[in-house]
Amino acid sequence: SASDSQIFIIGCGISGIGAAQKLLKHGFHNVHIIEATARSGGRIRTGRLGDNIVEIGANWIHGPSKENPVFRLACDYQLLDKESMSEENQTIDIGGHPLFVPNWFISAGQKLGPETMGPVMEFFMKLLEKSQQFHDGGGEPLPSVGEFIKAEVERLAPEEWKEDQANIAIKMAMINTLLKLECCVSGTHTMDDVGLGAFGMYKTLPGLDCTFPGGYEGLIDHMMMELPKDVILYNKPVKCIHWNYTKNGPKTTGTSFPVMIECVNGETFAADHVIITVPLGYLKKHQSTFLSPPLPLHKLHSIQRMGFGTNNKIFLEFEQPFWDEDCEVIYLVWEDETHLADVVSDVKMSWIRKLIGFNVLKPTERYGHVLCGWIAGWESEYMETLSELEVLHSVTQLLRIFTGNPTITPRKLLRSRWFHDPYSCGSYTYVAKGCSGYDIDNLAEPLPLKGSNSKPLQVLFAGEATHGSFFSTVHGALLSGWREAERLITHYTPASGSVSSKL
Ligand code: 6YU
Repeated sequence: SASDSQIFIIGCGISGIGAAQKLLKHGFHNVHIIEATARSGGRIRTGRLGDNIVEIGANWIHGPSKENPVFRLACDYQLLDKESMSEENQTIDIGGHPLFVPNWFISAGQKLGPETMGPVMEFFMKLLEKSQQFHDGGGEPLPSVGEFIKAEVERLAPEEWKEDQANIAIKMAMINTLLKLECCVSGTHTMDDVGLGAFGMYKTLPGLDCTFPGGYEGLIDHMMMELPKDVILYNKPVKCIHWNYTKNGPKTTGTSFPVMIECVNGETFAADHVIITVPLGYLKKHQSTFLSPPLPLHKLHSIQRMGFGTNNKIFLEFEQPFWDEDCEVIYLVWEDETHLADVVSDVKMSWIRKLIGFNVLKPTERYGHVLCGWIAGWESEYMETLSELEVLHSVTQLLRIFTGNPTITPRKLLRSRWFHDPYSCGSYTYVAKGCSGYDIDNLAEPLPLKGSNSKPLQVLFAGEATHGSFFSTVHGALLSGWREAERLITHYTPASGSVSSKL
């Protein structure tokens, strides 16, 4: 019967946990999650810097309002502070770009006044909005967001800034910082890789982004408490998923399971259905070996074409702040970067130039003086190969240049290394140049393909990369897990409504 079918979920991130929860609630009782590491949460990961809680992975609930399932869960579990849950907070709609109070530092070692940066910010935000308006297909003037923004700056800046000729160079340099910041937001090496036509596919929800005072992992802990302990099998990296197994694989007498899961340690599990939730970066890296028979070509091509880049954080703790008391975000502007280019020319020598700035962790009473720096792209991947001391040395030099204070020294440092994490292989998904919604549909399409006469729904696909409008987010991941659980539930639910087997 339906409830007896063997279901395995690969990956214990939020999409896998969400799928398991839904299936168990619906009466499926042979549900297991196979996780490569010793922990659950995947890219939701809370760490420590001294006494402080810091987020190594996901940071915010993007768009915390009723429509956001992560917000609803966080409210149910009482993990948010009052302000984040207030009606007012839920209705603020900033279109995905929170307006933090900024401090701008330039490489001459000074802070810039608000009169220069305000208008530049506004100008850039308008261009970003414009970049999001080509998603209905056709008519986009250029292939990528980066190329579009650069062309628009060149076209419009002379008119926009004609009153203030003296500051044009610094304004261009500020735009360059904002372009690098967008690389962090999209999780890409360069905005020249982010497709213009599809940029508007990403949907924002209302609500002012909020954090978890006790750490994002608290959400995972609460979800895990609702799952029976024996559901999760830790420390079992899956090597290969053999599907259409009884037909094509070596026959094992007495089994009628269509799928066989082979772990790196040699263990195997027989299944009726497998939900794969591993990150897109992992699928890209292991595309030719993770499934047997291999993925159908159109699915494989979409996996190859879709973007999956690196965005890392560098946390720093200071004795004393060098920023204003009300400052929430610090931007660094290199005065010599007046030609728009969001990549550095020599990664080894100048990788630190890709670090665009810092969020100030608030409230100060809780954190002390802690900054979270952002760095994306190949420069970020190179940073991961350096020792913590080398990174500290470079960051200290950088801060001395920008503050003009030759003795400033961070007290502690902690950085993430998402690219070299063997089970993430990067940070999150973006829709690359040349991709469209069809590629995400292809990623999410179950195997075997429709029209095949082998057993249906052997392999299903969830995870943030498979959500058409909320890719790269926690809520997108959770919804994708629920979606695949629903697919199985519907499959076993005949039109009359009572649950029985179709097999
Ligand atoms: C969001 C946010 N956020 C920052 C960073 C990262 C991500 N996201 P999982 O990977 O979780 O699970 C898969 C599991 O599979 C995992 O446990 C593996 O171990 C396992 N696995 C893999 N291979 C296996 C195998 N072979 N066998 C068995 N198991 C295997 N999302 O909503 N808010 O703030 C951020 C952010 C650094 C890395 C994020 C954010 C993305 C989410 O984390 C992600 O989508 C989901 O957790 C994915 O869940 P899943 O289940 O799909 O996969 C100056 C300044 C200015 C201010 N702004 C700065 C700009 C920065 C903008 N960035 C925003 C994003 C951030 C911060």
